[in-house]
Amino acid sequence: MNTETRLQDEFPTRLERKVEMFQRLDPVVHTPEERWAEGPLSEERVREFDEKGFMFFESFFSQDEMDGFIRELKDYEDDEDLKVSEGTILEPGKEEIRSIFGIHEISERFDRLTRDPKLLAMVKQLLDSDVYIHQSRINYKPGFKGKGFNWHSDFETWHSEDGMPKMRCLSCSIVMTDNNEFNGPLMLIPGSHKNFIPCVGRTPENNYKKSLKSQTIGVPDDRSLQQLMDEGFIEAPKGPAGSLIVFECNTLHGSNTNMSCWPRSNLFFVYNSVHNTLVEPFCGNKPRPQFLANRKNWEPLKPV
Ligand code: 6CS
Ligand code: FE
Repeated sequence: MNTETRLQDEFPTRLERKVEMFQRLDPVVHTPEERWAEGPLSEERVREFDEKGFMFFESFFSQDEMDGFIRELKDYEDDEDLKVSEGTILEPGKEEIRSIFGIHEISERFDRLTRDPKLLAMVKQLLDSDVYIHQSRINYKPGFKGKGFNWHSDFETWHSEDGMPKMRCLSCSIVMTDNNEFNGPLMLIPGSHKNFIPCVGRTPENNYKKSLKSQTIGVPDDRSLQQLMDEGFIEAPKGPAGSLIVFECNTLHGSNTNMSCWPRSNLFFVYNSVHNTLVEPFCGNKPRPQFLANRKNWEPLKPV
């Protein structure tokens, strides 16, 4: 008999019938509370992240720190080879770029940014461990053409389709072009990270080929969303290029279509604890490609 033991699936989802949401099983902040004041984040900031599931820093990086990144971003938009690579997702109409995945594996500059000492120290304080990059991407959301992203928990996808065992992972979203109220800023539901919402619907093979354009599988039901929105409302942090949104892997988020003329381009680095490395996908499908879920390099990141 095959003695291979499958990790028990603590977060069953992509089910045939609805199962009620339940309280998360893992801490939000993995550092014990008695050590929350050790820094670099203040105890207040750590508590805010624990409570809300995200936090916002206006101008975390200065404008001149951002200039080089923004220039490189523009170069990618005009790179025809990049447009046809598997890790690049186009908007409907196949002209504008929606996302470029694996950006830290394409660009030395962005790779160094994943190891920025300020970012890394803060992430390690929250996850209380060494970390590696699970996924990186740029979401361009171009003016007039940038479509939105349905409400979802990233962890629900990364657990089900990438085999991420527990909630010991977070995203740093670095604002590359000013995020204002009109160009589809990231919206998050405060407190939503405290519940796991099992979703209905089996995961098709190669689901990512569709989900990265428009996610329909792994999207929470309206009744659960209504309950969490009534409890926590919605926040849409806004700010200039260089601002930073840090959000927990299970915090519900989404964004609207960009109807303005200004792009809303955000960079996302997903930091996973080295104690939370991927196992077989819990949905039972074959693992997703490397540009979506890093299975090759789980070395602890060292600051530049
Ligand atoms: O499938 C994923 O990994 C991606 N999907 C969404 C909607 N957010 C996280 C991630 O970029
Ligand atoms: Fe997401």
